[in-house]
Amino acid sequence: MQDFLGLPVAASSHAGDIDQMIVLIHWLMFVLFAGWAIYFIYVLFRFRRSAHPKASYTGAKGKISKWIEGAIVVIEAVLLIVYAVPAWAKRVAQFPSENEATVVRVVGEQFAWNIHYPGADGRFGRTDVKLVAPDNPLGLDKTDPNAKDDITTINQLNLPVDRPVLVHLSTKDVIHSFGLYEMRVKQDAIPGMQIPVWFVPTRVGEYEIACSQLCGLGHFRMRGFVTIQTAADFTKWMADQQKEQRGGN
Ligand SMILES: [Cu+2]
Repeated sequence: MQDFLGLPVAASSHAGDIDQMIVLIHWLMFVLFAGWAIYFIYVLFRFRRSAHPKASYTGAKGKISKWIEGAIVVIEAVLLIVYAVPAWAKRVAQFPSENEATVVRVVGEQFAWNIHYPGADGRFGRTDVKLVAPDNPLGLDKTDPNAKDDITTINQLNLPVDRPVLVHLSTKDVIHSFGLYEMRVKQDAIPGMQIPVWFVPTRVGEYEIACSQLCGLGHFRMRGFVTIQTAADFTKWMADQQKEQRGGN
């Protein structure tokens, strides 16, 4: 079933759980679809006009439909309680600590993803909406000592492999949705909220950030890139960014 569904490559540690659930749900839907289709064809034949010129108004008498309905309710409850709720609980019950994770802010706007790294000090510089300008889309206060080593990019998210990532997700304008299909991550970005999202990337490679909420006329081009690198490559990339954005300080 999984190959048949054509899911994108699984590139995070929890992707297997999500895929397993998607496969089980599709099996259930397949059985229901086939069951209904067979029943429909049976009914067309069984109650054809030539065999039943006069309609019967008593309806079905057997108990089988009740049993089938009951079984479907039980299967759906199992999918929900055994698979869906625990998978969600794992995402939201406990977040990795900031020391063991790569921490990054992602801020959506019409129509781009702003990425903000705290730099070596691990602290995000202050941001202020009054400072937002074309060359400072995050409104970063460059006089704040914590901002001195911060790195910002637009539509380019680099992350090291096999290390938890903690994203603080927000948006400057409307509702966007941070969609990393290969990581099986999707979270709405809501104005006025900072929402934590975490995952562990497990495959080095190039992926995309898709905005998964229709957010305006330019929604189609709200597309960012994710580069999952080895720890060494990531450190080097970060150093290069420091040089580029801070003139080597
Ligand atoms: Cu968007």
